[in-house]
Amino acid sequence: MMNRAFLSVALLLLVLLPGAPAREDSPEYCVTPFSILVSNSVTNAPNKTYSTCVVYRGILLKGMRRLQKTNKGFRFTYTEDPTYGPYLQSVNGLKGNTKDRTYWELLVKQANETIRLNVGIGAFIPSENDQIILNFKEY
Ligand code: B12
Ligand SMILES: *[C@@H]1O[C@H](CO)[C@@H](O)[C@H](O)[C@H]1NC(C)=O
Ligand SMILES: *[C@@H]1O[C@H](CO)[C@@H](O)[C@H](O)[C@H]1NC(C)=O
Repeated sequence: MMNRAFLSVALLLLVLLPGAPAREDSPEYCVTPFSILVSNSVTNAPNKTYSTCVVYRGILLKGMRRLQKTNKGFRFTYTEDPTYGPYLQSVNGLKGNTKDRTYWELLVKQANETIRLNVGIGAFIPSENDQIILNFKEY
């Protein structure tokens, strides 16, 4: 009983304390490290790699937000599709568009194989040491 009451107060304090980091931003909760590689198969611009992490079974979008917050070299935007959720629109200032038929393709390299994701950034759950590939591409 005592313990539970104490925990509740402690939790409340954590929530109310000004400037307290959100749970998902605390490094001790960010337990799944993975990397993000940005490539461009249209211009063959040099690849860039970044490291980030998510909380237990956290979504890719959140890991990308965390990276954007901590690494000034990584930026992205997305739009909200009414059916499928977040659609990755631009990475580091480069935007996919229907006129040129370009988009940011999502891939994941796990161990020795590269797989094309069958869901978007709002639904994919990275595993430890995944390499997410954001590849600018024509369709
Ligand atoms: C054409 C198509 C695309 C085209 C759309 C280009 C265009 N402007 O037409 C391109 C090649 C860009 C594309 C990309 C992707 N797609 Co797609 N796509 C389709 C497809 C075959 C038809 C969609 C369509 O035209 N519908 C008819 C129009 C009238 O309806 P609409 O609502 O306006 O369609 C829009 C949305 O579907 C949106 N869209 C298309 N794909 C995706 C994916 C996500 C995650 C989101 C949020 C939106 C979205 O683009 C369409 C045009 O604006 C569907 C499968 C199907 N048969 O429905 C898959 C489908 C929607 N795509 C899918 C996926 C997974 C992707 C990718 C994540 C693949 C990847 N690994 O890179 C990427 C998106 C990456 C990102 N940047 O976020 C999945 C979504 C499943 C899910 N629950 O998330 C589907 C269902 C196919 C599948 N694998 O099962 N796609
Ligand atoms: C960039 O990364 C992609 C995906 O891993 C790879 O296929 C390509 O060869 C790389 N390009 C360069 C220039 O390193
Ligand atoms: C990947 O590695 C596994 C074992 O490490 C092996 O069984 C498999 O054949 C490999 N796949 C490819 C595409 O090389």
